[in-house]
Amino acid sequence: MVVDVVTLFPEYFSGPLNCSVLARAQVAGALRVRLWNLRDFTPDKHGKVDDTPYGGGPGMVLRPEPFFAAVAALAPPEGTPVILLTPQGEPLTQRRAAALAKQERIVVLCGHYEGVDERVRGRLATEELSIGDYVLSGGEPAALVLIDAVARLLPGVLGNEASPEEESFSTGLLEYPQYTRPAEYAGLEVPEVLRRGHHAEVRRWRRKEALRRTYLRRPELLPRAALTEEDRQLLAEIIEELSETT
Ligand code: 4G3
Repeated sequence: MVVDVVTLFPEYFSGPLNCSVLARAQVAGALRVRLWNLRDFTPDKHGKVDDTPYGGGPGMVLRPEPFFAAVAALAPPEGTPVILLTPQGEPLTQRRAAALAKQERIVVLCGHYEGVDERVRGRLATEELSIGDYVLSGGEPAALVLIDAVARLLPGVLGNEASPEEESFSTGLLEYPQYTRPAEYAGLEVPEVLRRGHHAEVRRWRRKEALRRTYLRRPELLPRAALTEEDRQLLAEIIEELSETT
């Protein structure tokens, strides 16, 4: 997959892109990230990338021309997602990341200041995404989050270390608690069932703890999770246990 990032701060990306999974994805040839400086697409070389908002008010707005010129220069094939990261975007979800991972190419636009001229949103970006309900000083960290979430789903990027299908949000539930050695640390013991290692018991315990966490921390996820009859039984046990401890 080729990811073209249009940004005022290409250097912002060098650390994260050269570490860990993103570095390996690029070495493996699964991912290519090209960084484009928005400033290189201003009409004159000293042209401003931003200007004051029509109608007045505080702050600056990024002008449309450099964004349009950058995307024109990239000439993405018809159907290529052109993604603007903004707090006003649709939520970036695991499902959305998986859909984007099927694309051969994506273009990512990073905004700054108080925002981006509306014509970029409406006529240049094919989608607006948000990584969460908070404001960042620029779209760059959000772009890195998007690239990471997508890159780790590309074929050949994760080895056996993790299978994306089994983890949180793919199952629709939060992950179960994990332990490794030592069996006791600072008086805190690894649950007996895990140490015994009876496969079916371990599986049931993990499922129950995943359900418990989801119920307690993110109950809104439960109606959308594919729950089996056993899951409903486990949830009933959880709720029963909670009522016992009051
Ligand atoms: C465009 C994304 C860019 C318009 C970007 C602000 C948060 C997110 C920006 C705008 C951002 C997010 C830059 N902040 N939650 N800031 O995904 O109003």
